[in-house]
Amino acid sequence: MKTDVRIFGTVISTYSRVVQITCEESTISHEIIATAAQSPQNRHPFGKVPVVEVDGLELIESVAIANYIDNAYNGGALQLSDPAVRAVGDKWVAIANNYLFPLFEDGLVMPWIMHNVAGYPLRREKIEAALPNISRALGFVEAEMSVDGAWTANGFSMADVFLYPVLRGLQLTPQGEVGIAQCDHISEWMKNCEKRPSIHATRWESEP
Ligand SMILES: N[C@@H](CCC(=O)N[C@@H](CS)C(=O)NCC(=O)O)C(=O)O
Repeated sequence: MKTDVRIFGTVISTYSRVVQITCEESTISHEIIATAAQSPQNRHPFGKVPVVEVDGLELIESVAIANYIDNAYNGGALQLSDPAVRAVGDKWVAIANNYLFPLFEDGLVMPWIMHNVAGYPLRREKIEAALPNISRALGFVEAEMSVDGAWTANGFSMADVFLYPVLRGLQLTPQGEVGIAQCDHISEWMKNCEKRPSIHATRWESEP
C-alpha cells in the first residue's frame, strides 16, 4: 500500500520528527527517505531538511507541512480554535523555531553529534560559551510554565508537537539533561508528552 507522507530528511532530526508526530496524530502513514541536508538529492532551496511529499504536493518548512497535514487529515485538531489561545500556541511554536532550536542545536546538540557520531574532538569552548544562554532560555520556559502553564494549559497542540522534539534533542546531551532535570515543570511536561502515542511511536533510535 502507498505511504501517505514521504519525508526526505535525516532520520534523527528535530523537524523530521515534527512531521512524523503530526502524521501519527492524523493517523496517516509516513516514511523517512534518508536525505542529508547538504546532499545533492536535497530539494530544499535553502539546504534544510525535511522536504515532504504528500497528496502530490512538495512541501517545505515544518510549520507549513504540519499545518497542512493537520488541516487535511486531522480536522485541524492540533491548531487551537479560539483566536487568543491560538496566538499563545503560535507564539510558542515561533519561540521553539526562532530561538530555542538554533540555540540548542548550535551550542550543544551539534557539538555532541559531531563528537559522538563523526568522531571530531568535542568543541568544549563552543559549549561553554552557549551554556549561559541555554540556561537563561530554559529558565524563561520554566518560569512561564510555572505561572500559567504557558502553552500546556490548552491540551496537546501544535506547540507540543514543535517544542517536544526541540527540548528532547537538548535533553539527550549531558549538559541538557542536567539543565532540564533542574526544571520541574518542563520535566513533568516532557513526561506527560511521552505518554502520548504519537510521541512514543516516533522515538529516535538513540533514545534510551
Ligand atoms: N525552517 C526549517 C528548519 C529546518 C531545519 O533547520 N532542519 C535542520 C535539521 S532538524 C537542518 O536542515 N539542518 C542542517 C543545516 O542547517 O545545515 C523548517 O521548519 O523546516
